Amino acid sequence: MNKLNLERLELCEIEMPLRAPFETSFGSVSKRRILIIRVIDRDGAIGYGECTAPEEPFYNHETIDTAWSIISSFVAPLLARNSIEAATDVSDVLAPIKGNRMAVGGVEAAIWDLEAKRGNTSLWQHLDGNREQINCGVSIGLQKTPEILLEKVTHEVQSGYQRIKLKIKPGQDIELVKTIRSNFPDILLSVDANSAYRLDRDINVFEQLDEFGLLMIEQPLAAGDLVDHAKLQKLLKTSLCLDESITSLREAQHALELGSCRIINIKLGRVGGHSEAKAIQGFAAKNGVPIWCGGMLESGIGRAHNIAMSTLPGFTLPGDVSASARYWEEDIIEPPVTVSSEGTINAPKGPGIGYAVNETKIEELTVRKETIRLYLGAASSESG
Ligand code: OSB
Ligand code: MG
Repeated sequence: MNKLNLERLELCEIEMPLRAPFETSFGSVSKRRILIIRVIDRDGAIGYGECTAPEEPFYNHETIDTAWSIISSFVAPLLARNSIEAATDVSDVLAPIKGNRMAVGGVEAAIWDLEAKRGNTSLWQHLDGNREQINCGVSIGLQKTPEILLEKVTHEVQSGYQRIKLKIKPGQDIELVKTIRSNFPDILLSVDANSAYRLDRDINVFEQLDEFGLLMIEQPLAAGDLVDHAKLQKLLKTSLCLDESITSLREAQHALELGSCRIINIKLGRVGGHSEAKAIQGFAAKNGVPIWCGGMLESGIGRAHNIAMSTLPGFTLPGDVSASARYWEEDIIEPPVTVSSEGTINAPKGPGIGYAVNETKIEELTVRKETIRLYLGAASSESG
């Protein structure tokens, strides 16, 4: 494939109100601030990425503002100083940056899209995906009452989604799961705690959750607690799944070696982009560990990247990759992502991410922009 010739990087913050607030153990969000990344080459081709860092540092340490700063001050200069010939070069060139995986990952993903477009191939095929249809589940936030939650679950089950995930937190757990399970004895059901529990305090909650035939319990304990997760996994029949804890292949290897989980949630941003996601996917496949694609309430651009990643071998469990219309009145891609009545999404056929980006819509939603040159000596920056 012909070499990349990056010319500039554009950062663009858009504001998108969610159709309904999304509440987790760490807080609630009703209006997303989303960082869209364009990487443009000297032929004028554009690659799109989305930085999944949220508004507040409550999921992990990153926010849209820290990511913006890291990209502008460190990612762009490193890209400008090192010649990037292929998308696979990017994670090595950016490796000196510690942590800040979401900042790195958004840019890395944009370069993969650009490279796929230059090769006139779909991103999912460029990544070596081998599945034309991906399996989809939904993640349902905390609700005011178990009855409202039941209504939401009923709606999503009727829509065809293959797996329902409930958000839980201390005080809102057993009752919720009991209500849903007694109404839907057979569905694939899981819970996600976003690290809200402690092994020393909450063991009896897990013993009760263990009796509901859950597919998995996602990230019950703190992100750094691989050892406590291993202790907890030994006590349970139900598989633990790690989300926040897995920031790299190394963490995934350690988690499996310690027995901290039996399932891994891969999020493109959290692990720093497609190369690291592929490395974890390859490792999981070799070891027979089920993986699935997590979500961060992405706009269509991040969603399209998630779809591409989910076509890789081993993404057998339904992901948190659901229809645009669950989140947005109007998405920024065309067509919007839709899910079949069997709970599947077809991988798009067009080049790159495979969806057209609605630039007019993005322009309308934009609240902040910055352009950074990646070519012609040192990186220079203009704000606007
Ligand atoms: O833990 O998976 C999570 C949303 C924001 C932050 C963290 C998580 C989530 C979700 C929603 O569960 C996934 C989605 O629908 O995009
Ligand atoms: Mg999670």
